[in-house]
This record gives sequence, structure tokens and C-alpha cells, in this order.
Amino acid sequence: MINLVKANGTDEVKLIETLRTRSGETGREVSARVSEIIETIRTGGDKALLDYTLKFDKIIPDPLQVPQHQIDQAVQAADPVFLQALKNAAENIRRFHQKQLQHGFTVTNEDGVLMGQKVRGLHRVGLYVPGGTAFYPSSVLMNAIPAAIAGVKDIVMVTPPSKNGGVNPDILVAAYVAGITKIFLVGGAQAVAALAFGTETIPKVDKIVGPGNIYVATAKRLLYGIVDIDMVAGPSEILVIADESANPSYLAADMLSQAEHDVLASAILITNSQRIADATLKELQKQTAEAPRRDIIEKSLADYSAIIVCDDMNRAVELANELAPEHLEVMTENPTEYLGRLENAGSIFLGRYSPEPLGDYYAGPNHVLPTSGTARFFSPLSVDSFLKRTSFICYTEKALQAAKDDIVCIAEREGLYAHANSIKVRFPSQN
Ligand code: HSO
Ligand code: ZN
Repeated sequence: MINLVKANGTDEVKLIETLRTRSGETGREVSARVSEIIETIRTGGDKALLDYTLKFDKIIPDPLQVPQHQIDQAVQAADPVFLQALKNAAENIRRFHQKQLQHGFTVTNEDGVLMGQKVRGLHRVGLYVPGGTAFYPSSVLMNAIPAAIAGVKDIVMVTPPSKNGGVNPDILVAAYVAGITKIFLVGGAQAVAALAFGTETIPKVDKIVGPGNIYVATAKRLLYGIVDIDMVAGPSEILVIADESANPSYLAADMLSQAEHDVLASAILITNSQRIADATLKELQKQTAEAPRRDIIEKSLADYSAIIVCDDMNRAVELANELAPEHLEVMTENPTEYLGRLENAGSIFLGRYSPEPLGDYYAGPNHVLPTSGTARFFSPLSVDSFLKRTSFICYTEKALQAAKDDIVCIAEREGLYAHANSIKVRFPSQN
């Protein structure tokens, strides 16, 4: 059901290599089809958008934008316990992300120079929300709340219409809790292209975030540069490093919490204890048999998961840094002592009372995290993801005069005489 590997310096390295490359490449065919959709939307606007909606979703919602009263109705009809849970989660997410907000700075010096950097929220952001079972209310909060804190004034949500042309009320409830009011019932690559170029109905945005299927992901990738995008997320991953002190039933439960996401999800345990490895394997078998999403779990455990037994916890740390997992749980005697040595991970969960779903839903840090080993260089979605910076320079005559010769020297060295002249022309008596 799951690979059990004894670390010997090569087997575990090979295994890690195969796990890292699992998400595969976008086929050329998908890219070609998505390119065509993008071009058609760019030139055809609303008409093209509605044609594609009819073709792929088999219905054209009327109106395309969800009316405010429909959002209000969904909120009123919502299970109050669910609504309150979302509100509590949103509060935690808000409080955590507030800490990330950076402000600009200015520098001055004795010559009267003033310089600095302005930090502003992006003007408008598009949030893609997948339809069907791939929709998670928690992801709406995780994407929209940092944007709002960054100062984004306008968040535009797009989501494919359901079969009858409507929308899952939970999407509306999540949007309400996140403070989103503009929701359009369009999906797929055509919705992403509409956000990038703008149509008569869909406003043009500066950045597109949110998960989606291969067509949505490909459209985002192809449109990068025309708009900004978040990173293109691969399948979910959890790595647990555990010593003798860990509880095997918790280890298995946490591994299954990720394995149930997707048949491509990956759950890995690295431990220095053969006893923990064996006991966790038994627990995995037992818990999988009882799991409602057993079919998905069996596949992800068999194909993309492993239990690795290594000699000591130093090797476990090395392998964790090598894997650079999206989620990393530390189930050891002194979990916080590991924090300084764990260099590559999207989010780290320390100790037995910090299971990954706590972070997926509630604690406050973002659950949009780098996958497929990209935690080596990418970071979690954050307030920063929705900010842009503008620098400014304001020199005085005296300050420019002091800098003049250096600038002219470098400009002439580059053969850019008009650059040099733009400085010299300001000091005619000194040439
Ligand atoms: N673990 C997922 C996020 C999620 N889990 C949403 C449940 N709902 C990727 O970080
Ligand atoms: Zn999850």
C-alpha cells in the first residue's frame, strides 16, 4: 500500500527524485488549445466568453454577475455553525497576515536628497474559484484576506456556473466572509483570459490568483507578464519527520489528511525508529480501510508516498531540506529545536498538537504554499503577493553637482552620450 524504504544513501535519494517530478509537464496539446482560447477572448471579448461558456459549461448564466441579493440569501440560509467557523478562521487569518504588511521608507541626507519607496496594494485582483468538488471555502479566505490587507480595492471572483447555471451557495458564503462582492459565473481558461484582458463585462485585473484545473493553470502560465499570477500549485504534499516519541496513530491520520486531497497527493514519513515505521504502517492500513475517501487515499499512498527509516534525525533533517515539502510536520521530543535547521518548507507544523489541517483552515498562516520542491525558492502566498513598490528620487542642485562627474564618466563609458549630456546640460559653466 505504501513504499517502505530503509535509507542507505541511494534508495531514498532516488525515491525523492521520482516524487519531486510527479506533477508532470503540460502537454503541448493543452497549451495549444489554451493559446487559442486566450487569443479568441482577447479579440472577441464578451461574445467569445459567452460562446466558450456555452460550449464548455453547456449553459449561459443570466445575469453573468451574481446579484447581491443572491449572496445575501445564501448567507441567511447558511448553517450558522459553519458561518461562525468561517468567521473565526477569517479573524485568525486576518490577524496573522496583518503582521506581514510592509510600509514604504524614505531616506534623506545633508545635501537635501530625498529618496524612498512607496508600497501600494495592486489595484484589482482576480480570484479563480474552481467549481465542483475542487472548491474549498477555506481557499477563498486564504486568497482574498491577504489581498484586502494589502489594500487591493477591487477583488473580482470568477467561478464556473453549475449545471443549472447557478452557483454553490458555500462559494457565496465564503465570498461574503472574505468581503468579496463581485462574482462572475465564468470558468476555465476563458475566464482567466477575460480577467487578463478585460471584456465588456469582466474587469481587467492586475493579478490572477487561485487554484484551477490544468486549463486554468496553463492559461495563468501563458498570461504571466500581461498580468501577474500566483505560483501554479501542484498536488498537495506532507512530510512528517518523527522520532521514537511520536504517536503512530497521529502520524497516520496526518498523512491521510493530505493523501485524501488528490490521487497525485504525497504523504511521506521519515523516522529514525523502525518501531514507529512499522506501527505507522499498521495505522495507515487500519485508518485507510475506514476512510470515506479511501479510493483516492489508496492511490496516493501507493504511488506517491513512502515511509523512510533512516539512522538518525540529522539525516531526516537533511532529507527534509532536500525534499522541500509543501507541509512539514515535526513530531519529535523537542520540535522547536528543529526549526532553525529546517531550511526548505512551505509551512512547518511543530509538535503533536499542530496537525496540518490546523493550518489548512484555521491558525492564521496561509495554506497556499509552494509545492513540488519549489519551497527552495518560493514562499507562501502573503500580503506581499498583492503589493507593488515604486521608488522615487528627489535630488537638489548641490547633490547632483557632487554626483555629476561619476555619472558622466559611467555614461560615456557605456557610450551613452545623451545620458551624459542630460547631466552636463544642467551645469553649463562647468563643462
Ligand atoms: N492542504 C491544502 C489546502 C486545503 N486543505 C484546503 C483543505 N482545504 C493545500 O495546502
Ligand atoms: Zn489540506
